[in-house]
Amino acid sequence: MVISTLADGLTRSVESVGDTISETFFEPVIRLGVTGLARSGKTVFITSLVANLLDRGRMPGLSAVADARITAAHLQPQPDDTIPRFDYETHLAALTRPDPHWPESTRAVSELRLSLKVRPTCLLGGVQGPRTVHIDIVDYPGEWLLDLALLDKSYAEWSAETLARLETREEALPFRTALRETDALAPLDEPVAQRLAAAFTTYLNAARDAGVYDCTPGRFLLPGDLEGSPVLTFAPLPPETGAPRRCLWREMERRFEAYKARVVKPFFRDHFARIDRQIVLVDALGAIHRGPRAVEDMRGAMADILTAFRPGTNSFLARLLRGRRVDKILFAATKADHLHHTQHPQLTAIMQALTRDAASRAEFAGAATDALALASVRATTEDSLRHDGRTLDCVRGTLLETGKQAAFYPGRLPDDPSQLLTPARDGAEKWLDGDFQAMQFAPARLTLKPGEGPPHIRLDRAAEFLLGDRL
Ligand SMILES: Nc1nc2c(ncn2[C@@H]2O[C@H](COP(=O)(O)OP(=O)(O)O)[C@@H](O)[C@H]2O)c(=O)[nH]1
Ligand SMILES: [Mg+2]
Repeated sequence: MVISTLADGLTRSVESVGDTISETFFEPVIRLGVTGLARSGKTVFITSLVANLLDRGRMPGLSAVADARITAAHLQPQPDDTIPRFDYETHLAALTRPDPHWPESTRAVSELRLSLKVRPTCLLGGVQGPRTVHIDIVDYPGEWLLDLALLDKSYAEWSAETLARLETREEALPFRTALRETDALAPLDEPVAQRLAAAFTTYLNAARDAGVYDCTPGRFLLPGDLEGSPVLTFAPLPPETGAPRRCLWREMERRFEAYKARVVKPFFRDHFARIDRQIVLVDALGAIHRGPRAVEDMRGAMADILTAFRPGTNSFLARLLRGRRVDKILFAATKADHLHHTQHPQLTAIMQALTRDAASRAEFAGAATDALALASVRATTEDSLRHDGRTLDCVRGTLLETGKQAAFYPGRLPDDPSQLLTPARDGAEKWLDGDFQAMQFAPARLTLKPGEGPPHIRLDRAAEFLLGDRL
């Protein structure tokens, strides 16, 4: 399906002119994309990043802060009138209340513009005065990137693949039953289509909750304002040749094509294609806790997400971007405050191994990539406990469920990441050396000194990689 690409290309080129004008004649804009699968920590990351760029006392790792070159920072109206604003104030208020809690999770794209006044480096200091750099932060679900693969598939191909996958999945039982009771060649009956789509959506949600990532179409999981519309009311059906017009199969096919044209392509055109720098957040500890299958799924999801950053592999995207590309991509394992710092190198090594693996397949055409472990908001303090004659380096915090204080030791991450990644790839059921525990902590009560943002781990390092060279 390449019918709409010409129109897409035109829209993009008109936009490019606008972008170039504002960048060269007025003030530089960095569009920073923040993505990751659901619950990977996007909302908390953006909230803390913005708070820590407004009050920079905890950001020594950002060179422009270390050199005292950022003279002012403030939030500004964003340039895009049709994208919801990232609700920074509400999210920060949730974290900084006397009884702090994690912000509500968001379900769609949102955007925020932060503007910095930056003095140039000493070399240029005599010539140039301070300049304004706008950072447009765009929050979007990683699930939507996975939809890119749909563009190259026909309805019959997508159905065949999806049905093959859900054959062996327990979560799909009700959908498979509904499918058996459906006559795909009968004339379209809307309630039948709706029931089937609902059963399919239920399956996708259950699979996602079980740690499965390949849950396309991504918008079924996060429908936003499209909930209940025909573009989200379809489901895979076994291949049919010669399906008559107006039968269920043909209508499902039509809706699948509409999903691609009206949902997937506009997302890539309006949001993805304009990003300069990207951070991909990964709840690696959560996956390790769920076991080898979840780790292997996470690896697959990262590789798939990365194909979106390799425009050569997709003709639609290649035409849309026309040489423009994301030039820096950071992969970050979030929630590192669940581990004592002595184990952070191991978590970073796991992230680096995952990235290397995905990156070597993805040939980024010159984009710089890096991987690190961070905590956007530190919810724990460190402690050492004696246990069975050993000293355990652990963390201490308030448990989310009970509100009680507890010390927590998740288990030991291996020094060599392949000790986790190899069994995961080989389809192991369980980890050999015991389990990794996961714990949900409530955010700690914050007493922020003037000039300081929320406490974090390596948020400044992440900001330096993503923005440092442009400040
Ligand atoms: N301890 C800790 N938990 C975090 C951190 N960031 C996120 N979380 C947890 O992960 C959950 C999901 O984060 P959120 O930012 O809403 O994820 P999103 O769905 O990607 O936007 C939060 O409700 C917290 O429980 C962090 O830096 N430290
Ligand atoms: Mg969110």
